[in-house]
Amino acid sequence: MQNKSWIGKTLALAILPMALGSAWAQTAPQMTPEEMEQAKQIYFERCAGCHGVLRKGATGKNLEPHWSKTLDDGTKMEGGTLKLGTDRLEKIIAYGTEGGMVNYDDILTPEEINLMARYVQNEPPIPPEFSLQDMKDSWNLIVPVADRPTKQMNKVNLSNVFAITLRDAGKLALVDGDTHKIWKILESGYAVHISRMSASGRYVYTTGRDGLTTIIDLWPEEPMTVATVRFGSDMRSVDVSKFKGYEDKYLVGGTYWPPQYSIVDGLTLEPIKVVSTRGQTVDGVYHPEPRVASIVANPAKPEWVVNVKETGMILLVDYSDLENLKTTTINSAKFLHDGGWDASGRYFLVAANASNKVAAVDTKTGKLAALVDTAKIPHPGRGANFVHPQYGPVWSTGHLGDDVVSLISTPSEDAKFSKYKANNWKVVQELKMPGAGNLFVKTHPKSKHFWADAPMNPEREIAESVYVFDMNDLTKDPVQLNVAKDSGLPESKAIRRAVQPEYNKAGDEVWISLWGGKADQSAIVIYDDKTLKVKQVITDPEVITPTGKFNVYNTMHDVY
Ligand code: DHE
Repeated sequence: MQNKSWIGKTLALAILPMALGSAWAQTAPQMTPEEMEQAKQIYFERCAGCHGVLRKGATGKNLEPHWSKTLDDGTKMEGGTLKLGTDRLEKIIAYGTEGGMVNYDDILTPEEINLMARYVQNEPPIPPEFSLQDMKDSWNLIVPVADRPTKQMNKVNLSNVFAITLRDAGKLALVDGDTHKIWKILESGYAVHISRMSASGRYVYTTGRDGLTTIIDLWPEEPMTVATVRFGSDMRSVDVSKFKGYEDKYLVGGTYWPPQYSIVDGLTLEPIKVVSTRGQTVDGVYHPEPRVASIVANPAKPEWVVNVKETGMILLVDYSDLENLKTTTINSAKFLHDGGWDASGRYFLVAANASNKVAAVDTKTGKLAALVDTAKIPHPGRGANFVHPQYGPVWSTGHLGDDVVSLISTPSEDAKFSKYKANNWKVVQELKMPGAGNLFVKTHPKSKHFWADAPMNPEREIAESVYVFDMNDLTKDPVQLNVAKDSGLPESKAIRRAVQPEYNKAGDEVWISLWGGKADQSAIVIYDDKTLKVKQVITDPEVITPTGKFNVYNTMHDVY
């Protein structure tokens, strides 16, 4: 069980409103302290990411017992989980919604579903804050820099290593991309969300959704964790300093709870600074939980792009003087989530998913370049860049809420692309997918293929497949690859979602995670990018719930 500490402490807060007998709390279903504990844990693991710790909603709907709001035209609206009631909430949790919520009837038991339906009708407990001192208390320097090797002590081709999240095992697998052999499996935080590489490619940083961040040194004979630190109690993103002269000097991590970003030493993870992101949204409303979503390092400036979900603000954080921190705050749209660089490396594009927009920030001028209207709920991962045969350079995003991939024309200083200028910041084409539920797209400069998954689609056939477009002829339907069937594993009861295509360094293989339940046999299926035939299936019993895969070279150099 994770995060016991805050869960235990907040129990009293959770039942207090019931004891005080507020109008709404009176009608909330009663729960025993043990049920409250269990529900809080499930909420943290399964629900908080989309609905927020305070349940004010973001990617998911508002789940407060009672809410009211005034629309732009003055109309007053009220709602809440109390109004929905236990039966309706149970159905929503079990079967999902057309709005994009997935079904939980194959993840939670009927008893757990009933528990959660009752829990969300009670007031949300407020977890404790996490200060710089708390970070310092959590810091564990396992191997000081002076005791680390001075040269690479193994013969592995480090630039082609893959860091693979073993989500529910709370581990990270390092797989040799040349031999396809698992090199080492290391303990990590709960459900590592992303891994990012040091500017040198020597270190891997991983961040668990429980806030535990580790730095892994790839130079010893076997990779080892050399330091850990906790950034908060709920976290998704991390990146290193990449500007010349600052390589690996600092690491920044953004938390969902508490809503803040924190800067630590890049080699030891010693905590240095914490900055809160609480404040006004782009609509001028105070928000107590503006969570930090994607973060990216700008290699051209001593700067991180920090995207604050609920406020819709993009922060350009200048790390050249941490004592006198300078930040540029750019208004965009809600709710900022994931994103990546365009091909020129000048613009960062981030999904404002609830607004059905992509915000593009010009990191050269420090201004918003465009807000591009897209189909429903864009979800790019880091997106994918290529030169479209008719429209020139494009950056692309899939959609959770629509059956298309959007191709957005991006500017280029290369004279040969000047004829496409009029298209810039427009969706120039939508590639048709077999359904909604896409999470990640990927291509590679050496490939003619464009890969898209659809793991959140409710249909097994679609969720277990990936779709490959021919970038030379985008009028053709994509080729469907049924990853579950191609894995050769026996059929399982739960859907095994095919998720996140990732290229190897050479750009001639694509690795897909086949993400089954915790008790299922999962796999990594490796395809030949040219022939689309399976090259290898990695099915070790330790490969439990694999999700994100991060090739060292491609992650270091933002190849996508
Ligand atoms: Fe992610 C990226 C948040 C659910 C796998 N995910 C991100 C980023 C954010 C985010 C903010 C961008 C990080 C960056 O680039 O700095 N993800 C969230 C959520 O809030 C959400 C919706 C719910 C939650 O509770 O976490 C969520 N994500 C998922 C999943 O269910 C996935 C598929 C499996 C998992 O491990 O939980 C998942 N997210 C990923 C992956 C990336 C990611 C693999 C990195 C993609 C990349 O190519 O960089």
